[in-house]
Amino acid sequence: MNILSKILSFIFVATMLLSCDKSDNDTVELRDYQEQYITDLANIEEYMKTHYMTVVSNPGQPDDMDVIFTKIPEGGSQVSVWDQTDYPVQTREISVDHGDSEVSYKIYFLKLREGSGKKPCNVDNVFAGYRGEYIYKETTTVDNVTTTEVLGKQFEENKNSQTKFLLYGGVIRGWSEIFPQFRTGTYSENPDGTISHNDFGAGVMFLPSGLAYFGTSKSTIPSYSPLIFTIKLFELERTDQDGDGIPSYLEDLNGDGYMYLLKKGVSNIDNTDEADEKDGNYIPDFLDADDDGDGYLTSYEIKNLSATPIYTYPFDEIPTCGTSGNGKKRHLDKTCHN
Ligand SMILES: [Ca+2]
Ligand SMILES: [Ca+2]
Ligand SMILES: [Ca+2]
Ligand SMILES: [Ca+2]
Repeated sequence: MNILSKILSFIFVATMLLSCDKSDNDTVELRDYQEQYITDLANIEEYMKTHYMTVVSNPGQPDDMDVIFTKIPEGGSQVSVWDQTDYPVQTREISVDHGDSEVSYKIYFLKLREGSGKKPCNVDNVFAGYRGEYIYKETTTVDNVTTTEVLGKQFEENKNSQTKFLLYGGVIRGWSEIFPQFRTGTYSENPDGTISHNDFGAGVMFLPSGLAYFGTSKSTIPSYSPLIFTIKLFELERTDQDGDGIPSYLEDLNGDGYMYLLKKGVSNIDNTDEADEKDGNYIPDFLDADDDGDGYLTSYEIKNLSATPIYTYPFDEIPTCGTSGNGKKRHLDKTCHN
């Protein structure tokens, strides 16, 4: 078995923990997303300002570039996660439609190392390791003095580099947003059959509960917990959601690494044909089997019918419509088909 097929003979862990499941809480009224976000953000920031980080270097191992968070002791001189400059705190801002309300989220994340390989888009599959902690508040009273601390507690760790996750709907939203910020690494097989992983992307994300499990309690994670994930991106697998023969990441029209999902009444920047609106939804190309809406399937338009045998063009070689067209490849141009 070659290394790649060994890597790809993944263990598909039933991602109970990471899949969406709101069934346990059907009868309880959920809190307001916006209000909860404000609370979560305050707790995340307090955590970042009261803890310091220690990065563990362990080259070749799946736990390389691991990070440990520790509460800064009273009077301690350690530099907080918030103030340290070795791994600048970055933010990603997104707007999420929760049905009744739309919330503008700010996600803090750190790159311990970006990685040297390919970048997943937000609908690809990733092979990843992680450690998760939830953030909670603890109030203690000693001699009539009450103090409240924001602390973190680990709930799970997975060091197996062959665990696969579907960023498109198979994980919490925060993961789909932050994994595309990293790159994969390299791997090589050792004489003893083990695999060394090098230069893979490694980082940390701090997620408000609205981008995690929100009102659902999951195994040991209390409901409404902001979560911290330390992640490693070992490898990725491209996906083709609409099965048209073009991998989804090549249907990312504005090239930002993210496929925009359906949003009622709003046109979609990853959609070629504005006319393919359905019930107020604009279908982005990665979910559309006829991208230009000319009545000919993309899978047909990207075939070379004059060759023997007939084959599907590699993406870069898909022809345009020539002088009659708009200059785009013919599956994105209504003026020609095949
Ligand atoms: Ca496709
Ligand atoms: Ca895009
Ligand atoms: Ca078409
Ligand atoms: Ca066409």
